[in-house]
Amino acid sequence: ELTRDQVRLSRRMSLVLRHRPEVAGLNLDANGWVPVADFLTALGISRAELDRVVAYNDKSRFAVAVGDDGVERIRASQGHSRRVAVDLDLPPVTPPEILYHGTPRENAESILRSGLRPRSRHHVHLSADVATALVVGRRRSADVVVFAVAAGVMATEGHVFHRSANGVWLTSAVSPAHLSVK
Ligand code: HQG
Repeated sequence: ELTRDQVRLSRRMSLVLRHRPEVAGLNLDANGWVPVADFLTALGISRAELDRVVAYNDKSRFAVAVGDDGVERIRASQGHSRRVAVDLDLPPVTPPEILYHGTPRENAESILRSGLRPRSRHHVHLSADVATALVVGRRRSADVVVFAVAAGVMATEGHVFHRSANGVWLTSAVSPAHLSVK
């Protein structure tokens, strides 16, 4: 488990790698990657501190990989802001028949009217199971509604789904016709 300081570092890493790389003076490449060496310098942290957060992050939010050029890079596996032009370049994946989305109850009426929208992010985020959807919704409210998303039907109608490296399902939008309250 991460200490409080490590959780704080994890949040700062999310901010820089998903939303505001410029606050650390960094640029993400087209696929969201930053050289690990540059990242350590920009955040003023050690390699050991980085490794600890990457390894023990509760949701595996960060991925480290060595490129064809031998340079080691880090990126956030999902959740980028639309204002950051990142293409995760994930392959399309056939989703399970049903996926789930947890949200504060106060959003339910609007969602049933206009569907799920990505809002400030690149994608709508969906969960593979109800328990995970509840956790996502509870970030914002104790009173959570879980929607079942007819992902299998959507896929047959041509909607594209991706799965992030840490298991979050991503799609562009979900219309009301494909939503039901769980
Ligand atoms: C809601 C976390 C009204 C939507 C999680 C959500 C996830 C609408 C909020 C990831 C709406 C957007 C993303 C509509 C969507 N009317 N409300 N038409 N359409 N909404 O944070 O899915 O911890 O962008 O229900 O685990 O909550 O950051 O999306 O409540 O994977 O790694 O608008 O963030 O991951 O909020 O969470 P978000 P989300 P991390």
